[in-house]
Parts: sequence; structure tokens; C-alpha cells
Amino acid sequence: MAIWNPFGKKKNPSEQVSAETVDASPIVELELEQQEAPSAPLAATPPVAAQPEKVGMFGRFRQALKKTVQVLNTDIRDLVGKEGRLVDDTFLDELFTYLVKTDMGNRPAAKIRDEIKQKFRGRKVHMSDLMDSARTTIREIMKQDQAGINFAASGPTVIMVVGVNGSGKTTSIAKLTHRFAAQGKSVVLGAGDTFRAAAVEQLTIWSERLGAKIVTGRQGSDPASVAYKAAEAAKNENADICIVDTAGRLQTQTNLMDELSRIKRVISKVIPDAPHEVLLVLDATAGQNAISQAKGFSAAAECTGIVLAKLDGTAKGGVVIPIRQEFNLPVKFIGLGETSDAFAEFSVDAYVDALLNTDES
Ligand SMILES: Nc1nc2c(ncn2[C@@H]2O[C@H](COP(=O)(O)OP(=O)(O)OP(=O)(O)O)[C@@H](O)[C@H]2O)c(=O)[nH]1
Ligand SMILES: [Mg+2]
Repeated sequence: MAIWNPFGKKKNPSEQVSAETVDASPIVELELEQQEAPSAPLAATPPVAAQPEKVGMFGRFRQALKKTVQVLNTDIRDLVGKEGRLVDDTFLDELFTYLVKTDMGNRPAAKIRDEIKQKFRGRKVHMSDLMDSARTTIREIMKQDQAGINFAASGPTVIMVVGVNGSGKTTSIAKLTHRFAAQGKSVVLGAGDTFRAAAVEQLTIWSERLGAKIVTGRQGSDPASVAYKAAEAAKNENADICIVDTAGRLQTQTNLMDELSRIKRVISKVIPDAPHEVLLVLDATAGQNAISQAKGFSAAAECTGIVLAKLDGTAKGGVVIPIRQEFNLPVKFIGLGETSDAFAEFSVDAYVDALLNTDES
């Protein structure tokens, strides 16, 4: 039986599938054993070939939004009651409060409330009416044309990943790598977070697990040089994808935001139309804070899309709604857990259906 190999070459069972490591700074080799432990523990991931059958999109979104759905499905269901509820000012105020609790933002919540008021004032509303109306309103607010990756017309597609500290960048890179590898695409990773030695180690471990090549640099070395070497390695080896990690930074740190522009420029010296994507990873548990991050990053780093990580850990999963409403940036992927397969392409329909389903489950 052939071993699964993300680089497309069939291997004999006796051969090991191993990641190759290219050091962007040949003077000092990385001494992985001597580095501090990674700050973020790596979740165990089953081998790609042993992944469970793909769970339906609705189920995955529903599971991820469990805590948020609880607010809607418990609090609002209780508010409306089995027999329906007379739409008066008290009801409309309470409804608004519960909707806002999901972090969907005041404007979408007000729009849903006002539509219910207009349609049902002085009459009884039922849970199904409420959810139907909310679904239509939210679909309208969130509609986006583009999901998935904008692939290069030819040559490697370069993806840069940016965001604040701990938002889930490196884990999302592992998830993207897993996804591409499962599609038979070859991936070169660039360990552009040279700020912490542990960051390089974290990505190196993922590269070994996922069978991707990695380009690293010394701790403290220029991240742009690592990005350059990674893009160059991807080009020279005809890889399908190159993903460049970056150190976490605050959107308010002007010099660090400028560094992102420099990394971008350097990448484009190797591959003129690259990077093809600059993905901003936002932590869904950050709620409204994620919105100010999106504001700062989308302007300074010219982001092309959002990865919303940790949607599984929040009761405020409604935050995707104002993010879509306020920024002209498509939400491309969502993070649903810590393992490399806990990831899904974002779909407005699946999201809205999962969030506003009238099932009691
Ligand atoms: N539950 C859950 N945890 C996640 C998800 N994505 C990342 N994490 C966890 O969040 C923590 C931070 O993730 P990292 O990927 O290291 O974040 P980062 O943005 O690279 O962090 P820095 O490099 O320090 O800026 C880790 O413990 C991850 O396992 C997700 O979708 N769901
Ligand atoms: Mg990281």
C-alpha cells in the first residue's frame, strides 16, 4: 500500500514521509532541542489518511456555533414560548438584548427587531417566524461573492498570514496545509515569525506532521528574508502553495505593520503577483475587539480575506455578521478546534442556517 504523500510522489511503505527543512540563514543552524517549549500546545492530529468521513457542512457549523445557538435557541425560545408571544415594546426590547448578546452588532439586531415589529406588532409571533425573518435579514447583510483561495494563474500561490498575538495564525496555517495536502497540493511553509524561537519550532512540528517543506531562519533574523527564501523555494521546486507565517502584532504598532508591507514587497520580488492572499486571522472569542483588529489590519496590510479562528469556543459567534457588514473582506475559513482538520471553508448559507435553525437540538 502506498503511503499518502502530499508532494504527489508515491512512496514504498519502508520509506519515511519526512519534511525537508531549508534554513534561510545558513550561518547558524536552528538547535531545536535547546529552544523553549512552544507557547501553544500542539493538539494531536490523526494522520491525514485516517481522517473521519467528512461531516456535513451544516453539522460542522452547528457544532461550532453550539454556544451561540444556545443563546438564541434557549433564551429567545423561552422569550417567545411554545404558544408564541405578543409583539409589544417589552418583547421587542428583550429580543434586541438577546440578539446583541451573540455579538451580531447593534445594527443587525435592530434590523431584525424592526422587521419583526413591522410584520407582527399587536399580533403573536412564533419562533419559526422570528427565525425566518432573521435568516433573511442576516443573509442579506452577509452576502459575499468570494470564498476559498484566490489561486495564482500559474506557479505557486503565496499566502501570507497575519494577525494579533495568539489569534490562531500558526494553527490556521497547519489547517490550510492539511487541506491543501489532502487535495494533493504541495506546500512550502515560511516560518516568518522569527521573533520567538518557539514559533519556529511550533511550525516545524506541524510541517513534520503534515509532510510539508519548511523554510526557517534564526531567531531575530529578518522575517522578510525568510519569506523571500520560502517563495523562492516554492518557485524553484514548482510547489503549488507557499504559506508564510508572521509574528503576532497589534494593529496599532505602526513599525510592525510597516514590516508586513515590506514582507509583501519582498515576496513580490520573487513572484510578481504574490502574495495572492493576505489572510487576517481573527479570534472569534475576542468579540468586538476582533472588529477593531480587522479595521487596523485590513487597511495597513491590505488583507484579502479573513480566517475566523476559535468559532468553536465562543457564545459570540454572531461576530461574523458585523465583520461582514463593516468590511469589504470575505470571510474565507473558520477554525472549529485545535486539530489541523478542525477547519471549514466559510459559507454564508451554512452559517446562517446553523445559527438560526429552529430545531430544539
Ligand atoms: N478551540 C480552538 N482553538 C484554537 C483554534 N485555532 C487556534 N487555537 C488555539 O489558540 C492558541 C493560539 O494559536 P496559535 O496558532 O499559536 O496562534 P498564533 O496567532 O500563531 O499565536 P502567536 O504566534 O503567538 O501570535 C493555541 O492554543 C491553539 O491551539 C480554533 O479554531 N479553535
Ligand atoms: Mg504563531
